[in-house]
Amino acid sequence: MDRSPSRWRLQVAGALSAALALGIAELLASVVPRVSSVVVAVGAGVIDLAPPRFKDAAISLLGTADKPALILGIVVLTLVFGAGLARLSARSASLGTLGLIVFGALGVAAAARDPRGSAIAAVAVIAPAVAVGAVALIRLVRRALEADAERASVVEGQRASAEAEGERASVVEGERASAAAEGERASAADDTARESASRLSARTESTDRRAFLRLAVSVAAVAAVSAAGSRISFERRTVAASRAAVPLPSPAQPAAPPPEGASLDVQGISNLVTPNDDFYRIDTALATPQVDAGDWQLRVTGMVDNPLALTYDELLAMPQVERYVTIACVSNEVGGNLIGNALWTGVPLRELLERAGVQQGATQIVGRSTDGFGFTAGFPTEAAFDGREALVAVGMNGEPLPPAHGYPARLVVAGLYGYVSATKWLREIELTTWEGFDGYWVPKGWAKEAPIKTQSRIDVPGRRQRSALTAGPQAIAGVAWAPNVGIVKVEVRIDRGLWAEARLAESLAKDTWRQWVYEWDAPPGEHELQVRATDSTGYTQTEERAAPAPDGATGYHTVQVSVS
Ligand SMILES: Nc1nc2c(c(=O)[nH]1)N[C@H]1C(S)=C(S)[C@@H](COP(=O)(O)O)O[C@H]1N2
Ligand SMILES: [Mo]
Repeated sequence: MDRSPSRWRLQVAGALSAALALGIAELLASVVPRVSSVVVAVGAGVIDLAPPRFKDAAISLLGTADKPALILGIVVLTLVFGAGLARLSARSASLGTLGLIVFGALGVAAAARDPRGSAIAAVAVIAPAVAVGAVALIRLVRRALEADAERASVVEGQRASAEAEGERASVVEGERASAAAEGERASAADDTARESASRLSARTESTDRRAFLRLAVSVAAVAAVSAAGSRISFERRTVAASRAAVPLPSPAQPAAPPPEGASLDVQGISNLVTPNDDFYRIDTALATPQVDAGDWQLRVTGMVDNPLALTYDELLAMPQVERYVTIACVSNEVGGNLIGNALWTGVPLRELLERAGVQQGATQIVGRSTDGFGFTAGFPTEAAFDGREALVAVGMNGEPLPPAHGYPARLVVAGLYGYVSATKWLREIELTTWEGFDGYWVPKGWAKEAPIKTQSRIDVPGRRQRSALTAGPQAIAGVAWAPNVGIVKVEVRIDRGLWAEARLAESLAKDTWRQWVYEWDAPPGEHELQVRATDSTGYTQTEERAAPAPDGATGYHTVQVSVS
């Protein structure tokens, strides 16, 4: 017998019910305070609970591009789960409902892990969604079965149904015939009944199918409208308004504009100062945390004499400085682009800590984030006092911090990889001991102490040009960085020949990257270009290749070019 229609309808019924529940949950989550997107919460839970051996996969989830994939994966899994539930539900409606409740409970558990969230709010959002989903599931499954039963009877045995219909027809018509008469009329009735029954079947079948279809389409429509509505409603909950309303941080010591010679006139080289929109973004937050500066506070806690709690206005009232600092991600591969240079406006960390009075033995500064799921980063207390740039930043390139980069405030510490220092959506700075706490990525296998390694990168010729260079003069150019120390030399070698010094652009600051260029007279053929940098301590970057884990990639950036 042809069972595929049954599976097909049941699965659609289940997937649509799950979609409806999800859509309603998202819509409610977008209006109920203290819950954010359930899908995002589940995704965050998945990342957090990923076993250590999947840590590389989890790390790669930090890449911005993987997040939509994770979200999509969760939605698809939900639909698949729903499809499975429908088959359960076909056997027993209460089993199907139970499955939905279990699924809802998972959602509540995930949402309740958000430290800004509330479990009660999560239940208030998910319980009605589960209830609506259950009603849809039961109805859709019933319709699917009805549509299917009729179809099966038509396909399978017209004769059997004809007899059944024949009897039913006679009852319906109220005929009271004797057993003998029935016997005589049997064969004649057989023909007429078969005909009328198949007509009846055909009509019922198409009616039931249409009923299923109608219900399915309405459920799909409500699910889609809820999902779309939730997007719009989440958008309106963004901090765009809050951010637009805050004053531009006005520095007491405005930075001088970069000196003329700090930017080389080479097509395709990295901008000396990275525009905010092009600045790399790395964090565990699946959706950009929306933190309203109006009800935000920065607390300084732990081993301090005077714990502080500053509002945004109080923080802005402190003397602001402007500093160019290049920040980098430990996950940046040799030649990679998880690095950027910005003009940061903020309060020196030192000023805040002096107000709070750091106690003896407080050897670690821990930044805690307001974003859900508890990102933390810890670095040696020394870094706030040893003269490097270390800021609680509120501005980036002359604007309030963009939400993706930590609005309303974040830490920026020159010379340390972001995962141990650059806490975005900062809410607390805790002084503790070095042994007393490990930041978010440390137990996941990343180094506890993580200074940025001296590195250099070839930007020109760019990826697209490399396979088709023309012989003759050709600029090889890029950036080199050794934040907190400064670059003093960059060298280039072609085809593993002798190292030749590149021309350095003027230094912007010791905490920023530095542009360089090497004029090459390119001969035809295949060639290999390499670069290495030396910092002001006299250290030249190592040729030895190391992967980003556990404390940053090493090796020379090497590119192959084809010249004709
Ligand atoms: N709250 C929070 N802050 C965070 C992170 C995070 O996941 N959550 N990631 C850190 C990492 S790994 C890096 S490299 C920098 C990146 O800063 P950016 O996104 O502004 O470039 O932010 C750091 N601050
Ligand atoms: Mo990072």
